[in-house]
Formats: sequence, C-alpha cells, structure tokens
Amino acid sequence: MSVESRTGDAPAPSGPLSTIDYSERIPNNVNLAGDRRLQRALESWQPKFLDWWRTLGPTLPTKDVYLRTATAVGRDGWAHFDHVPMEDYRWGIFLAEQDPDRTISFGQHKGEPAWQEVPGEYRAELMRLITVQGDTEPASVEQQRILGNTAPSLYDLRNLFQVNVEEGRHLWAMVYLLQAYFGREGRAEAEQLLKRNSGDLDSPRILGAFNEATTDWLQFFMFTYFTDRDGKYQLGTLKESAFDPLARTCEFMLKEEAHHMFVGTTGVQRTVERTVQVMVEHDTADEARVLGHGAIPLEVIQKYLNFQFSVSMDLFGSERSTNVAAYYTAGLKGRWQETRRKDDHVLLDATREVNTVRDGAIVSEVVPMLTALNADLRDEYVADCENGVRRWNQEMEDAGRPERLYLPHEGFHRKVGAYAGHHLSPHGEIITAEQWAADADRWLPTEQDRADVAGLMVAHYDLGDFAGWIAAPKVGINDQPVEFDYVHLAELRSTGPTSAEEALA
Ligand code: BYC
Repeated sequence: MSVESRTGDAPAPSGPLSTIDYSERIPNNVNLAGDRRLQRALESWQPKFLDWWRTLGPTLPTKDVYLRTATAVGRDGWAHFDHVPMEDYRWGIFLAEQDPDRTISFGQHKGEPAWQEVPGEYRAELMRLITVQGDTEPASVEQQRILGNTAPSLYDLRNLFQVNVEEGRHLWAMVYLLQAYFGREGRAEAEQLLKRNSGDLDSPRILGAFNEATTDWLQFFMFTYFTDRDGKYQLGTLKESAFDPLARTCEFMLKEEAHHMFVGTTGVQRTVERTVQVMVEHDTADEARVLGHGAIPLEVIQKYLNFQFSVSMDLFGSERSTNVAAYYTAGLKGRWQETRRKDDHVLLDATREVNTVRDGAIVSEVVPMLTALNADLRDEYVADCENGVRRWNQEMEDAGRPERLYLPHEGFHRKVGAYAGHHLSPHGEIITAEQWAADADRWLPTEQDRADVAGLMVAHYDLGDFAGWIAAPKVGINDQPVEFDYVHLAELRSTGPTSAEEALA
C-alpha cells in the first residue's frame, strides 16, 4: 500500500475498477471508442483544456514530475508512479465499476433502479450540480498556479503538482458527464468551465472560496485541509446520487481526493511541528521572536485556520435550503453515508434544530430535516475537521507547551447562511460592526501577516532540502526516500521570469 492511501480520509476502495484503455487519445474505461459522437466532442474539448492548463496551470517550468496515474484498479493498488512531463499527464475518464443491480437509496424514488440516463424533469438541477462541482476543480488549479515558485522542498512541489493534475482530471470527470448526458447545453457548460476564472472580476468562479487567492504555502495547506475536505463531503453526497454515472465518477474521485487532504493535514502539522521546535529551542512564545527565528507564529497559523475554515463553511450553502430538500427528494444528492443511516431515507416527517440569529442572540429553531440537509452535512464536516486540529495540538502537548489551536465558532466570518450579515468573534459572541472592525486583525490574517509569511516562502529545490519554516516529513511518497528527486525542473529555470530565487534577488 502506498503512503498516500494510509490517510484514512477516503472510503476504502469498494471494488475493482475495470482496466483503463491508455491506447486511446483520451484514456478511459467507459468505452469511449464505442460512441464516436461523444469521442469527437471530447476530442475537440481536449486542446482547449490543454491550452487552459498551459495558460492558467502551474507557472514553474518543469521537465517532469514523479506523479501517480490511475491504472487498472483493484483493492490493493490502483496507481502507477513515474516521472512524467506534466503536460503529458494522461487526463482521462475513469468511473468506478457499475453495479447493474444498484437501486436508489433515498428520496421519492427510493427502491427504484438507479438511472443510467438523465430524467427530463431533473435535467436542469442535475446539470447545475455537475456544473458547480466542475467549476471548483479548475478554479483550485488557477488559485495555486504560482506556488511552485516558492516550494519548501521538491517533496512538497511534487505533492502540489499531484493535486493540480488530479483536479484537472476531476474537471474531465464533470466535463464527460456534461458532454455525454446533456447535449448541446452540456457542451456549452463545458466550454464555460474553462472561461470563468478564479478571481476574475467579470467572470469569476461560482463559489466564493474559489475566488480567494492562495497566497502562500500555509494557505495552500489550509486549503487542502479545509476546502478539499468540503470536496470530500460534497462528493460523498453526489456518490449517493440516483444518477448512476455521477455516483460512479464521484466514487473514483474520492479515492484521489484522499491524497489532497493528506497534503493538508501533514502540511499544517509539519508547519506547527517546526514552530513548536523553535519555541522550545528559544524558550519563547513571542510572535516576533518566533518569526525572527524563521518559523510561522502559532497566532498567524490560527488566523489562517480561521480564514480557511470560515470560507469553507460557506461552501455548504444555507443551513435552511429548499434547494437541498428538492435535491434530496428527487434523489440527486444524498446524505453523507446515506445507506448507513438508520431512518426511512425519505425524511418527510423528520426535523432537526438549526441555529439562527434573532434579536442579537443565537437561537435554535426546529425545522424540517429536508431543508436542513446542508447543516447535516456541515456537522459531519466539522466533526472531521476537529480531528486534524487535535492532531496538530499533539505537537504542543508533546512539547509541554500550553498553546492550542482551535476551530472558530460556526458563525465566525460567514457570508452565506444564518450568520451572514452578523459579526461574531471566533468564540461565538455576537459583536457590533465597530467591535469587529477593531478586532478583526487579531482573528484574520492581516496584510502584514501575509507579508511576514511570504517573506519565509523561499524556494528549496535541492534534493532533501527543506525550508526552515517546515519540518521534513517522516516518509516519502510511494516508499521513496524523502530526499528523492521528485521533480526535475526545466533547465531554463534560472533564467525564467517566475523563479522565486530571482524574484527575491
Ligand atoms: N458562494 O440554497 P442555498 C470541491 C448559492 S469543493 C457563492 O443555501 P444550496 C473542491 C447557491 O448556488 C465541493 N454562492 O445552497 C475542493 C444558490 O444559488 P442559486 C464543490 C453560493 O443550493 C477543493 C444560492 O446561493 N461541490 O470539490 O442548498 C479543490 C442559495 O444557496 C455559495 C459542491 O458544492 C457560496 N459559497 O447548496 C477542488 C457540490 N453557497 O442556485 C475541488 C455541488 C451557496 O439560487 N453544489 N451559494 O442561483 C451543491 O451541492 C450546492 O450548489 C451548494 C449550495 C452546496 C454549493
């Protein structure tokens, strides 16, 4: 088993995946050759994707990268590792194996056979869900495009690029669904997925968090911890979908997603580990001194955590949503681990409490469960997020330090849902706009914090070399040593305009 699959963040592979045909221009296990029309449509989208990758993908010029690529997949290993030039990565279409007896497990169609085609009455909603999911994938690549210039090591650089190529493949997964099942409109949406761009004023990405810049590696690690984890939970609900091709593609995407969260969990942990080492070594908790010794102060780590957690909470939509009730009842989007839930899977009579803000106080209201399914999913997510924080705090615990990181209150810094328009401290007190303005700099990264962190982000491209702000990992990728040559940079690097070393010179 590879190191990457030991993270426990994704469900264990649930069965074999049929062999992927790599002799085709577009690798696939969906017999693309048997559908000439679809094959032509995807082949005409492929150069546009590659053009987008070259224009808005990673900026650091590389010769090749030690990447994993999906192969014929079984329970004991589904990946092949090798040095590959990134633009030659075999992006393709991989669906988990079809279960011909699969039935719908929730909503008004419960017990009926899963759909192999899109029912006319749900076409618009399904296309919307697939488009929103698809939009996030290239967005994250755009957000992370300049990070290669300041990688703390070749090991980390490789992980960044692995995440990037897989997000590219997840875009392929959604584009396949759009083109195969939604005709002309689907093809038009597939084009739009390459035209909207992260942070673009005129044509931004659909969801808020995907328009925020990923300014540095600490933010990248927080993103892969908190925002990719939203991806895990959203894909987990789409994996339950009655629309079988969507369910099958999400099941496979989840297997790849585990590595992204591994990058986040261990990236933050290694950052905290180094900070704590510096604090112990110099017997100080003073922010300026920790920074002066080349580590990122815990206060700054907490602020980055506060930011990324809160924008990721927004990705779940409102606590009360008629959209989600309609998705569930129609069978389009289920709950996390739907089939393990011990209820009627229809939920017409079920209720639950959700928080809202009324007359300056947080109050709890009982609402129909169906309209509260975004909150249900978010609760699962928050519980999962707590695990990482516990793991990071172990570093302080082991070193005998009293400091602790924590998740901020669910209402802190929210733009979507019941808390939008209110100001809350990280501890959940409702405060005035004036108090917020006075204190926000203590809770969210300031320009100075970002500049301080950016000052530490100097590229380390020598074998086995690591930046001073982050501890080396205990083990390498796929049982390779930590000091393995994970990335071969392009020869042109030293004259390239985007080299971090040059930028700092
Ligand atoms: N920003 O009824 P509401 C991933 C819109 S991440 C902007 O409360 P609903 C990944 C909403 O669209 C996972 N707008 O929400 C991670 C709706 O607009 P319309 C991505 C927002 O519909 C890292 C209106 O507000 N996948 O894979 O129940 C790297 C009212 O919304 C936001 C999915 O999200 C926002 N944050 O739920 C790479 C799954 N939130 O329709 C990849 C697919 C809400 O009235 N999407 N709005 O015009 C969905 O399931 C749902 O659309 C949402 C929203 C959960 C996003």
